[in-house]
Amino acid sequence: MFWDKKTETMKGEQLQELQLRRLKQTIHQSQKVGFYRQHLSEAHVRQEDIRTLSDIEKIPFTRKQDLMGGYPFGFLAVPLNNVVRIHTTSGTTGKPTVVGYTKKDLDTWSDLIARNMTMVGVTKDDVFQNMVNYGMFTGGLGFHYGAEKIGMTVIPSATGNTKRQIEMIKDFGVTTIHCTPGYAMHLSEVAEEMHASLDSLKTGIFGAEPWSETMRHSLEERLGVTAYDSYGLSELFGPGVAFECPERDGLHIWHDAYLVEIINPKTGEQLSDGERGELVVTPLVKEAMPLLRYRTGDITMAMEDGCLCTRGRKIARITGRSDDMLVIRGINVFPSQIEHVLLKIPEVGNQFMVYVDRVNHLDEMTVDVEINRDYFSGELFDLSRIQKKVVKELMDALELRTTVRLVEPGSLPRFEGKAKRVIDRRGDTI
Ligand code: DLL
Repeated sequence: MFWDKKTETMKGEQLQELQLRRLKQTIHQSQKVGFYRQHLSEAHVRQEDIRTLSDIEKIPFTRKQDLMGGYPFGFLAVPLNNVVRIHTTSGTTGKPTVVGYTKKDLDTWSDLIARNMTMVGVTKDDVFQNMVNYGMFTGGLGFHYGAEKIGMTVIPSATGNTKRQIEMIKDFGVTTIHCTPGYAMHLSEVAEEMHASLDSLKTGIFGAEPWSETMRHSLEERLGVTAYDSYGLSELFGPGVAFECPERDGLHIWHDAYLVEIINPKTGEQLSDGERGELVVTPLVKEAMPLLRYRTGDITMAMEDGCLCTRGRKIARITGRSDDMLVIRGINVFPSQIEHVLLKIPEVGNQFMVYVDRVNHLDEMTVDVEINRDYFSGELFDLSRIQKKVVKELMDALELRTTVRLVEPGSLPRFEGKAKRVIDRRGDTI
């Protein structure tokens, strides 16, 4: 069950040599980006200073804010006419982060997805229903082309219309599904309501948001699948960065393609195996948009070598984020975005509280907002107009439906130090 056995099981000196060669190429490629020329020169790092893999520590980190500063094409190392596709990430105030791909990048990316899917035992004989967004989100097209590369029969069903999704699974004899774990749970409930049996299903690939072991058991029982965790982020192509193997004890991250560090998010120091910290990745095979020491913001740890499947070292499931980004139904949301929206609406104040719950296994976000004193007449008609306006503005900015509760001026907590505006209660319910 290997797509590229030699590369997937490469270890020791041979792997390090490959990584070092690719790291040097990546640094060379990064010098075609104005940001990186300045970044390295300010840190007094020359290309020839990187002689070993551990020299990477000389290079300063790249943060999401840096990418946002380069909007839209500031991070491209190739001319735009060599870029054959663009994706963007959600979850930024104002402008999104743009990710560009050359033809070669798309080929590399689909190859990585093919590795992952082959690792969990799916083949060209499988029928694959891809139930994620096919737009700017990388999950749709990313998996689509990886699955086609394997030769699977691909159903690009995208999201929505759950009953129809269930009918397609039955009618087309779907064996493998991909969606967020939250949506998978919803799918299982609708299938139960419809008394639909989904006997053809074998494999469930779930990712793009954190999920627990409890959720895995529940999904496996309800859908009759073996469930695998899939991790990735747009800046590193998208999905396919790390994936569980049949052992389902940690995720294999592809070391020929991604140089991994785990750091203490506060001090930036590298941590040892088994110590939880922030995942920092230097992609080694990206052409259009090379990145150096990219801080993913995701919290995990490096696991010891020795997986029974003989592939390389794994990382643990992602347990959270070092910054305040929320992932709600696969969409990234920063509390600062909410603040940004509220500030533009004169009828409400800028105090707010966000509650995130898991209702019927789907993430639900509720935003409590104070009415501006000037508009606070207590009349219901007026309030409902304001409430609808806030819902719409949030929907436009976040691409997410939220519940908005208007509360009296002055009733929300004020903070003297760092504000805690988000109460994430999802952990309590799964
Ligand atoms: O979510 C790419 C993806 C698509 C991964 C489909 C898996 C499946 P972004 O929209 O850029 O990319 O969001 C990336 O989502 O930094 C994590 O915080 C979170 N995330 C992604 N996968 C997992 C996972 C895609 N398996 C951000 N477990 C990342 C926990 C995840 N969090």
